[in-house]
Amino acid sequence: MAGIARSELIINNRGAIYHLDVRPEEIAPSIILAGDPDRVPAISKHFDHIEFQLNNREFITHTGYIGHKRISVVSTGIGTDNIDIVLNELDALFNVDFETGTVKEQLTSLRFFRVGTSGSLQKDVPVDSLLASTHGLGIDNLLNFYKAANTEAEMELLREFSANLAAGGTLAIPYISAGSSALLALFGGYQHGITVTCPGFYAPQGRVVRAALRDPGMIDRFTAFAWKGRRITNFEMETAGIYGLSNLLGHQAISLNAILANRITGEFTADAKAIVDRLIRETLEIVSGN
Ligand code: R1P
Repeated sequence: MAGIARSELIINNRGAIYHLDVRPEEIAPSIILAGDPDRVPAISKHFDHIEFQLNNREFITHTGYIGHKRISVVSTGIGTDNIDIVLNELDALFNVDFETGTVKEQLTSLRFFRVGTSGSLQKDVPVDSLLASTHGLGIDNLLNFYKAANTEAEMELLREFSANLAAGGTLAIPYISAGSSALLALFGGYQHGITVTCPGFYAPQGRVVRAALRDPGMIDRFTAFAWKGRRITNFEMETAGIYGLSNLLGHQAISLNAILANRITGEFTADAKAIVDRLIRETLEIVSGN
């Protein structure tokens, strides 16, 4: 490879990218991102025709058609450490020439739709509702390793939010990234709000089973946090990484959340499958029609 070193962008003997084990011709530019690998066949079963089915580790990829629309669905597993791998590798499949190892002159902009689950931080965002994230507010650290830019208004939010975190002794440098306004508009019927992306499921989301929290008041302060008429509605573990990397690489992304738990009322959905299935059907209708 003349350009990017073999150690930096690893291509296997099949000519496929290292973790996803996918070749450039096996992926479409409209991509549904699912956390749970089992969600991939639950989505691709709605395709009229499946062209490719690939898997490596927790990364399952199905590519196929609904009508004339070519769509891929890729599982990411849990967390923004996996999002770092999946988004960089999907971008490289389109925008790096694997023969020469060089970035292509003509770049392709991708569309990412996260179909995921999430916990609500507001009483009026009930279980079994669907929410599209206006922003990802990351306390997971991923984007702090990249050279990212923010608007002055976003910097102001980050300063306020940092003070809010630090008030309880939490050690994290938050970052923020916006979802695609064009894709957000396609989900106008959903709840909208800021989604906090956490680096874990238990203490990082304020859950106590046996290990004590450093900051027992964190969730309540997230719920009360307001910024220019916007509020934090929910948290999960991928959105801020997806938005941050999409914006850095010139892609469009929207994070769609099926609310399974309400952390204020203590409720959990009676039928997670039903609400996730509804999100899948509605997302496919929009992706295939746009
Ligand atoms: C935790 O249970 C997982 O569920 C949520 C979180 O973001 C985390 O990945 O999303 P998914 O259902 O898409 O995996």
